[in-house]
Amino acid sequence: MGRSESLRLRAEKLFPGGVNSPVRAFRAVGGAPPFVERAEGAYLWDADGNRYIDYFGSWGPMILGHAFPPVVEAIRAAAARSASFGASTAAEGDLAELVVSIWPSIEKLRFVSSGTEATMSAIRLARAFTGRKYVVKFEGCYHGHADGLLVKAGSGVATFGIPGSAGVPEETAHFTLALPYNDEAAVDAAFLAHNGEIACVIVEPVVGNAGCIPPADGYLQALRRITEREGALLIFDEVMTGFRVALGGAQELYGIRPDLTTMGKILGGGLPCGAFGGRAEIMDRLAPLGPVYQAGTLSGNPLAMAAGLATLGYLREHRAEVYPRLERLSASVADGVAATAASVGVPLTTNRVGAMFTWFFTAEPVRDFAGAARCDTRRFAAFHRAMLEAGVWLPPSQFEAAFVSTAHTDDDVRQTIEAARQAFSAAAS
Ligand code: HOZ
Repeated sequence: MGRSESLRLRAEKLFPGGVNSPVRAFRAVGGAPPFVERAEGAYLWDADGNRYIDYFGSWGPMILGHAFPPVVEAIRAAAARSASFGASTAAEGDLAELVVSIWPSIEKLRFVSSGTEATMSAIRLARAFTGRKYVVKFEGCYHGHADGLLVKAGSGVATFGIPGSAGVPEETAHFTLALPYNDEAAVDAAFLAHNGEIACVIVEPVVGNAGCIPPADGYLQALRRITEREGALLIFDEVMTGFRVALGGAQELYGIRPDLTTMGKILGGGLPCGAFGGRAEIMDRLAPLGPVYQAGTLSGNPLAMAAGLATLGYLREHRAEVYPRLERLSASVADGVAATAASVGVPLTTNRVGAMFTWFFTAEPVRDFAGAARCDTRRFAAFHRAMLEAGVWLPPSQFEAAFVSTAHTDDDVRQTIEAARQAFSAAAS
């Protein structure tokens, strides 16, 4: 028995499904998830010494590759001064100033420990600010696992075909309206049906949690126009897209100014960290200034602040090289595998925005969750297993985006395309 297997057997006794987050169990793709021992740059090594080219990057944070030396050093130095104080530090202000300088829509923010906390708190704030109860979200978008947001959610919820979640009272879900993404008319209709009752529209501006689905031309602009007209807040969930599709996230790329933004992943350089922010008049409704309560023992944790500062500082200083490099490498791998599929007659639709992309196993364009759900997930699963066997670790679900880091090389791309060619040929024979 290999070490990964014995670790897995132990984990199955200790954790539900053997994991601490459902998609990691590989249930949607089959096969056994390797246990990771260490990672460096674009590579992961499992407990049996096998090396993999990593295309999930800890689900997004590792944009500079694993164990990036300036980030490691910053964490080491911060840890030597203590891992947590539960009190204010200069580093919180330093990271906040960096964020505010990058995101013009954010005047004030608050740090939390995860994307889930960020979105849950932003929704509470939007409800308090507007005095309204309903929340509009979109099918296949995932905004963490807070009760009211698990309605027709993406990520693991879509992966396991769970329509909502047991344990969420109907009364809670009642105030969440889940609409098809990329459908402006559906948003207009919801505001008509719930006139004066919708507090906010929350959206992944580029969907990542149903696989990668870009906004149609003018769609995000329409969300901005409709929410402004109706007095509702527009929340961009940039947990995945922030600092990835552009330094200033999807709002920079598409030129939109949301009222509130949630972020996480890259923000904390791989450490548990999230934030929500926006206009001061909204943010100042939070306690202790206002009546909206939100708190956290580890919020603004010094190790997370240090890793975030090192990561964002590097991205800002080197943005002129980083983002073109990510674009070039991501295009080569996404298009290279797509061309290989086309050459052997495998129906594949490739969606990509910068360094996030998905190979959907369908010949049809994927514009919304219904389109993603029509994919051949069995074919995706077989492809995933073959790629893993060849040393390429893709996100283990058709409904998750893949990520490229600055540590990936042209040679990694070549190896990935060759692995895909072999996987497609094996599936055809
Ligand atoms: N929901 C996360 C990706 N969209 C998965 C996180 C994990 O399993 O670590």
